[in-house]
Amino acid sequence: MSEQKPVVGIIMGSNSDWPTMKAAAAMLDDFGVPYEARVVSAHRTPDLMFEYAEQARERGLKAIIAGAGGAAHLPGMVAAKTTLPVLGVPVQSRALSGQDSLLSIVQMPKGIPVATFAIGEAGAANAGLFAVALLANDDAALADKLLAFRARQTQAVLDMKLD
Ligand code: RP5
Repeated sequence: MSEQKPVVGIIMGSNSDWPTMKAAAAMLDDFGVPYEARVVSAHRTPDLMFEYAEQARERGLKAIIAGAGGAAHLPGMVAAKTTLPVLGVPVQSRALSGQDSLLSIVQMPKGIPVATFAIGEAGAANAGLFAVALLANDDAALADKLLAFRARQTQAVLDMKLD
C-alpha cells in the first residue's frame, strides 16, 4: 500500500476474502494507484459499513471495490450509501463455489447499480483494472499506462508457443 492518499477503497467481508481481493490490490500497485484495503462486514459490522460508505467521497475515494462471499450484501449496501462507483467482486464461497456471491451481487434492483465482476481472482483483478480505467478518464499518464499494459498483454499472446 502506498503512502499517498488513497483514491480507491478495497473492502471485503472477511480476512478470508483477502487471498482473492489481493488480485485487485496487486493491479492497483502495478499502475501506481494509491488505495486502502480493509475488512468491513455487512453482517458483522453494519455500522462500520455505513460509516465507511458515507465518508468515502469526502475522504477522497473515487471508487470502491467491494468483495464478499455467500449472501454477499456488502457491495449493494455500500452502493446504497454512496454515489461513488461500487465495483463488486463475488468471492468463491465454500458451499456454492461463488454462484451465491455472484447472484447476490449482480441482481441489484433498478436504481442502485453495482458493477459486478467474475467470481474469484479474475474478477478481483478486473475490478482493479476497471478502477484504473475510471481514473484514467482524468489522468493522461494513467491512460498511457493502461495502453502499455494492453500492448504487453497482446504481445505476450502473440509470443505464445505450443509444444
Ligand atoms: C462473508 O462470509 C465474507 O465475505 C466471506 O466471503 C464469507 C466467509 O467469512 P468467514 O467465515 O471466512 O469470516 O461475509
